[in-house]
Amino acid sequence: MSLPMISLDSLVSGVSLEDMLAKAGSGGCSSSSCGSSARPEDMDEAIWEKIKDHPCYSEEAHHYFARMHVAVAPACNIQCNYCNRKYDCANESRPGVVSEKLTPDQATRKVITVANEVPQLSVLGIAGPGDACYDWKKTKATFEAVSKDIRDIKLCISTNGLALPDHVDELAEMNVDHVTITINMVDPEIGVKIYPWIFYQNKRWTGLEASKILHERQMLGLEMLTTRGILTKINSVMIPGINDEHLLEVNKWVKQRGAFLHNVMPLISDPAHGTHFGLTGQRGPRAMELKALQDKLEGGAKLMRHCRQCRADAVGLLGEDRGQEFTLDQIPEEVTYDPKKRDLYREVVAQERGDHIEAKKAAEAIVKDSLDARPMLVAIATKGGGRINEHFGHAREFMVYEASPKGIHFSGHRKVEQYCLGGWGEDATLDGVIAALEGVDVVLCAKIGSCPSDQLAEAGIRASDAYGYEYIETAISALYAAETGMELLAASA
Ligand code: CLF
Ligand code: SF4
Repeated sequence: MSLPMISLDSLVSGVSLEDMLAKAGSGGCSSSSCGSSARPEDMDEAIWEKIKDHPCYSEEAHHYFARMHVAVAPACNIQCNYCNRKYDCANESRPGVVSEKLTPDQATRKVITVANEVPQLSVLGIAGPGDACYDWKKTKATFEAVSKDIRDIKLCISTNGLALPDHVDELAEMNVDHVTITINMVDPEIGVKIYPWIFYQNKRWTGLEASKILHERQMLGLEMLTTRGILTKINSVMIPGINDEHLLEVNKWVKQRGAFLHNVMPLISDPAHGTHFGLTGQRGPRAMELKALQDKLEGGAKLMRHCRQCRADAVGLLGEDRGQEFTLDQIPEEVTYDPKKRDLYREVVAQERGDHIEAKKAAEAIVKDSLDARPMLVAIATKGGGRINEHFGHAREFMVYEASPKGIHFSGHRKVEQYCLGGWGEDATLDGVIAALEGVDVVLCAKIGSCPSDQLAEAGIRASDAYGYEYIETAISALYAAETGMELLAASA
């Protein structure tokens, strides 16, 4: 069936499915690039198949696809100095947050309910609280039950790595293609400052011995996954003064052992969370410190820069959290999976994605022509779909891109408090937004009022809604061309 242009917004915001199907069946494709692949030219087809719908493993996919987490495996076998057991696992999830814990049966009903409602859903992850490999029986039971009903859902786990080698073969048998290991050190002397103890082979280990065991098990697990063709992402928590410089070494080690991605996450340390680091005043890195380290790591293992440190019961696109719509009390006792909405969404995305790739190529060509231009940081307000489609005052985060003669690269995101609530903006909130946009040259959004625009300008940040609803890269290239005196080039592109 060929599809006319149907907006992604309509698919996810309540237009009836019947209307969309009728529209989809009624005409030819208006897209110039319908059917073209979004696969990067230098990527192997088999790897592309694994990552193209995974919002964490592909930055491009995260504009279109959503993950959900179920907190089914709360037991943990190590202690990290940035974790308080009252909360979720800070290795993958936002610290200080408590998730709704579920049994495998409850989790299965929840996943089916979400799949029926959220067409972007492509991945089910188990990411704390606790360790998915240590609390293995519940992890396995959940994955087996869900994949029986939703055959095309991708399964993903996050682990501290200590129990990982014991379960790699079962992960491979269950078609788990994506595993995250949190590796904060490859030097056990540094590990001593991060891990007070581990529990291994029915015994509690402390000090250097504990760190050595953890390190060896993490490396072994990574090598075993690589041998079996399972894509491994490494999460590292950046702890200033403890492992920040050392993460260059970690990056080298994991690259040599076949890691697919390296995700450096900032330590979030707050005394209110009651963690060792929080209580002893260990600070986390500032946004620009994180960026500087990530820039130093370029050229090593490929970096993930779009992580949102989501909740262990997160639902939705990265950066949005619809978890509160799907709490256990809202999940029916009996549920049946209906694939219609997800299938249709995928068809529409395939079409939109082809267009987006073509637009990106044109945009890259424009900025690469600007040989002597300085880099520019551009913050984007978006609701997804790769477009500038969020009002400034409604944004809860901005996606920051760097444009330079090297191209347009996603650099990271900045979380902010929503500035405009009920039609009014608070000055104090705006101050926080401006502080979060440190280093940014320009903000692009779908709409902005003169008051916030003027205050941003006073802080040296320009803002514009002139590119509203454009593809992100198209807008950035036009802006960059204009700013670097290349209007003629932009016009002829
Ligand atoms: Fe979840 Fe993690 Fe799988 Fe993604 S999250 S288990 S790999 S499906 Fe993604 Fe969230 Fe960052 Fe994790 S944005 S915290 S990296
Ligand atoms: Fe906490 Fe996760 Fe570390 Fe376990 S692995 S101590 S749950 S942060």
